[in-house]
Amino acid sequence: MKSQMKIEMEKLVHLYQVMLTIRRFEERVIIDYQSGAIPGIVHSYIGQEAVATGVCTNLRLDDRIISNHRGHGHCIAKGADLNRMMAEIYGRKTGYCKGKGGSMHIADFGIGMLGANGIVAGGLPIAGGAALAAQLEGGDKVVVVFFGEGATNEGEFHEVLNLASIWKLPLVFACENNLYSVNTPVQYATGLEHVSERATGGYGIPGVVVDGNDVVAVYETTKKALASVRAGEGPVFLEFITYRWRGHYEAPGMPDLRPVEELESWKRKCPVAGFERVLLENDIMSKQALEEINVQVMQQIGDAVSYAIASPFPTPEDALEDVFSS
Ligand SMILES: Cc1ncc(C[n+]2csc(CCOP(=O)(O)OP(=O)(O)O)c2C)c(N)n1
Repeated sequence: MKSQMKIEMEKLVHLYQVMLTIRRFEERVIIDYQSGAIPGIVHSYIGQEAVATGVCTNLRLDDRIISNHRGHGHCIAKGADLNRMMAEIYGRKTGYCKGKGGSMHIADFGIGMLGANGIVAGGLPIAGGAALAAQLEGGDKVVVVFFGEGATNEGEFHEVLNLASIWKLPLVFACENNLYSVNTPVQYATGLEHVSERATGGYGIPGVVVDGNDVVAVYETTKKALASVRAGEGPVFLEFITYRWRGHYEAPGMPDLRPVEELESWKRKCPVAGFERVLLENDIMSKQALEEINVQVMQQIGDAVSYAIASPFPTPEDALEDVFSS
């Protein structure tokens, strides 16, 4: 609890607000997906909210993030507009990618969100490039790349870690180890207890294993890591241990082979409910204040859905636009 008290009140409220926005946003997306209103595929971030929230709350607007296929939470935590996000997920013209990208292709350069990515580990080389650009520009801007533990088995992961290490790039590797890559357990796919050992042992990059369900631990660990990255000491690897509550993605017939008892035990460690308890037990926020935030968040998400539904779909001709840069 001591650590929580070090964070100012305003920030604690912000952490709660962001986590709850991600949770409610994702709940609504699942409902609308199941009713057939949302096309394509969506990968739910429910269960992992503390990671995006705790990391991004430490970032400035000019810092950059790169996300993966499970990216809604990262976008929200970096400050993306819920209306444009929802419209993109609904495949509408007013969405971030004019309705042509969908859930896995949301980007907003204005807030330093350089894009989500459907290719496992595909965001890592982009992050390496963005970090090199930041280094060449001077200043203390940083780049954070989010990826799952499954991405650490891809070749480009290793190439980027090596270059980031030798060039001391201002890059934070934010690995969300949710213990499974689709239905493959991490202990089957990886010959190490912690994937962060690949960074420490293989590339001389400092690595930390963090409880990814504790938003305060995520926030504080990231804060410390960013201080050294901003000071030019090179990249840091943060391995957040967490769990997704939904199957790999929302689609009829997608099997979830994880043990039910395991899922239930992680639900008891819910990052949102756990933080609510901390706020209440330490008289940081009242039940009523928490409820007011909930009402506010639900209103914003309802508005985002109305905005999406009222927006037109792109036309077939729109597919020919934005193909080449001018
Ligand atoms: C290069 C590549 N290989 C395989 C896939 C299919 N695929 C999509 S997500 C995924 C699992 C990724 O697991 P992880 O990186 O741990 O992220 P998580 O889904 O657990 O968040 C796979 C195999 C892909 N999209 N890209």
